[in-house]
Amino acid sequence: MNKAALPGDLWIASDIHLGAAVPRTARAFYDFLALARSQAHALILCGDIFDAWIGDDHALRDPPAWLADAMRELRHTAQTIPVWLIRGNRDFLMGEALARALGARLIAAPVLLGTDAGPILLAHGDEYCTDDAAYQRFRRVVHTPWVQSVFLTLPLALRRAVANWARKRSRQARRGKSMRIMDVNADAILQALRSADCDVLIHGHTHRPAAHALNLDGRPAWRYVLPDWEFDHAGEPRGGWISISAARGVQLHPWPDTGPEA
Ligand code: LP5
Ligand code: MN
Repeated sequence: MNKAALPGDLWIASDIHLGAAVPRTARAFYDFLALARSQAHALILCGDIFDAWIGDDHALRDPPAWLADAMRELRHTAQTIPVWLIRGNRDFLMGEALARALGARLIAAPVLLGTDAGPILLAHGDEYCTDDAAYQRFRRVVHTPWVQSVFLTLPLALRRAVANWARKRSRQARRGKSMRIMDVNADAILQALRSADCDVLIHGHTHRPAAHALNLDGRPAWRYVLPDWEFDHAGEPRGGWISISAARGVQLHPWPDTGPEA
């Protein structure tokens, strides 16, 4: 179990899925980053920051305009407050070269975070979708170190083609899956909390933001799901984050946050 301490008021966001096709989502997220720089002590981006990540070199050598913007905004934020990055199922290839270029810290998940609101287990969440056997098989393959090493030696254009194909296959595969299968497995969540000896889990990935009260072997526990961000295609814009503080504990916030707790 990876462990880390992060005191102060923490803000956590995930599933922004930055890419060329979501300029409004990017704008909303950069406005959020500006607020985080002024109000949070640290920011954790908990996976699927990018819609697909095909290697750090893509960002470090002549990036497209949207990616250059994202790098600039993330670097500006990391120069103001500590920014920690967790890999998702789309951007699991984010590496140390990217983290260094941003001035951010890459954290292996799940991570047991020591916070001012107590110990909190943090993960992207795809690892808990254990009913989705096809996805877990895919995940084992693409998380195999030699597979990743070979992929990263391919020309950028070929990596982009593979990623586009994988995205297409994933969209097709999802159409044949039930919502239940594509959610986290209840037992996997309880087992993760037991293993970490913790009673609060925060994850993203499922795009089903909520605060779930759990029964962990007779004692109360909580599972918080981070909102996904979508301001370009969906009818109702979506976005949000979770704050962690000594004063208010764990709180789920929509974006833009018009509530009194803002
Ligand atoms: O991503 P999303 O939201 O559509 O669905 C996810 C699961 N799918 C994925 C696949 C990603 O979308 C693929 C994009 C990654 C791009 C970057 C890297 C490219 C290759 C790197 C090689 C080292 O995560 C989906 C879940 C869903 O969440 C809900 O949890 O159901 O799982 C699937 O759809 C998986 C399919 O069931 C089977 C696999 C399809 C992809 C096959 C391509 C293989 C390419 C491997 C190259 C070595
Ligand atoms: Mn995800």
